[in-house]
Amino acid sequence: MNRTLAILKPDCVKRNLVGDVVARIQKAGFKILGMKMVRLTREAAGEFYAVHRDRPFYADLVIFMTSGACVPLVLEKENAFEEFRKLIGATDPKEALAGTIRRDFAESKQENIVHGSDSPENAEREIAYFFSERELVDLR
Ligand code: IDP
Ligand code: MG
Repeated sequence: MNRTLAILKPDCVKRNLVGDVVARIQKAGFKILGMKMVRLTREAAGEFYAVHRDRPFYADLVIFMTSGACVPLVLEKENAFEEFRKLIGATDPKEALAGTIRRDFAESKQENIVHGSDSPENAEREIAYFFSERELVDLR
């Protein structure tokens, strides 16, 4: 078993899709170890996506991620990060496979509903960004 971080982005929250997306995540067999609602500051969003600092979409991404509430989730499953990336689909919903969360709900490459960590190392770093270990449920 391992863990990954998901974030339901401000478009997901504003469009009242939190329940639908959480249901898809649970039906896909992920266990939820942590869940909260936060409004990111510019500093926090900028730091979270610091790897993209030099990309042309970075400034708009920070504006988008701070435009409303986000719902970070800690998820557990075998091969958690790969399985979650499969469930959400490609960054651009037009390129995401049928049946993926981004294909079914997202409206653009920027407003693509959900974040998923891209490696076990980044998953642990990103989990620690939003949650302390004592906030996480121990299901064992
Ligand atoms: P990922 O979320 O699929 O891992 P990344 O390349 O890590 O995609 O990009 C982080 C986020 O930045 C994306 O989820 C999306 O919201 C935004 N983004 C990425 N590429 C573009 C783009 O070309 N135009 C607008 N927004 C983008
Ligand atoms: Mg990424």
